[in-house]
Amino acid sequence: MEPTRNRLIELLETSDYEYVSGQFLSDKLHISRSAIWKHMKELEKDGYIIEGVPRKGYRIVKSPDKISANTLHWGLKTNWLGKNIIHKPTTKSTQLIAHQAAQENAEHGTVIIADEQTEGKGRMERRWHSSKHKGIWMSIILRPSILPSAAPQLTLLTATVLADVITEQTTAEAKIKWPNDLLIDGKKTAGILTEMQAEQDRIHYIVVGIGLNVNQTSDEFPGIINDRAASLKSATGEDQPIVPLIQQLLLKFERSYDTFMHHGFSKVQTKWESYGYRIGETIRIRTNHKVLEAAFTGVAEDGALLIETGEGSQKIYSGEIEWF
Ligand code: BT5
Repeated sequence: MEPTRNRLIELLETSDYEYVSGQFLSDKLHISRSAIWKHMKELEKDGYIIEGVPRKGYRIVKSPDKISANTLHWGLKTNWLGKNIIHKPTTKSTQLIAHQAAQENAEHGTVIIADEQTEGKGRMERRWHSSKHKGIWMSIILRPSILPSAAPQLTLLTATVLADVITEQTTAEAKIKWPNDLLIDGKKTAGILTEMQAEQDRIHYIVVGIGLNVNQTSDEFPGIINDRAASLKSATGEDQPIVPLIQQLLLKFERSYDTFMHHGFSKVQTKWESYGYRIGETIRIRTNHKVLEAAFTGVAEDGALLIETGEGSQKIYSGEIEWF
């Protein structure tokens, strides 16, 4: 982000909605008062409402709830995640942009976010509906020094971050359905798509794609998923401001990721199990080969689903299981 504008927002923000004089800003930023005025106009394009009063100065009346690199940076408390934000009003898929950027050496922690995706991707070429301004459609580029086989742990980690954010920011109760679905009241509210470029023993980069339904009303989902999808709004009846939600998500993700890198998977595992959908119950699942009836006991270190059958405990890896 433009460093001067970033600093300008900081100065206005710390004034706590009081007026800040043009002279003060111009002294602090070492630019002319007319340059300050031009920056104010740019901020208004980002959706800020700024009041300028002669002899008093400027103040922010309202900060925007419109996604842009600027609005996301303002108030973002992360150390490394989202230092580089690429925002697209519309795009086919943020995953595509992320892969492109990663191949052009985009830094660890780069975030790609869109207001709308026209070809949002789920797993196995499925569609992800991503209507304009209604959700968080975002991809994060990571360059972790872990083995490719540990990558599924990042999907589980992301799911716990989403569950935490939903639980803390709304009145809804989130559950994680293995491996990558976030449910509220049994309906899918978010999905995660983890993709990577790797060799046998080395990850070049990982792209973690997050789709979170935020402000759709229940009749706004396409017919085919209408009875299976929920948003934070459809679940709670309340509009959710989207920018603070993204900032929370990034902050929590960064913390959880750092803990994971320094101390390993066990915290994620415990947390995941506390949110696990139907954990502790007997479940019937269909894997590629057969139908199994088993007690669902948890998730393993390697991200596998753990079940307990008459023949002992077993790990399920298949990406595709069917729940009954
Ligand atoms: C997922 O796939 O759940 C992963 C979704 C990842 C989306 C993000 S958005 C940012 C980034 N850019 C992308 O292009 N993708 C990522 P999967 O488990 O395969 O689930 C897909 C299925 O979920 C579809 O077949 C539908 O049944 C259902 N679905 C599609 N859109 C939905 C929505 N908005 N809300 C709830 N369910 C949806």
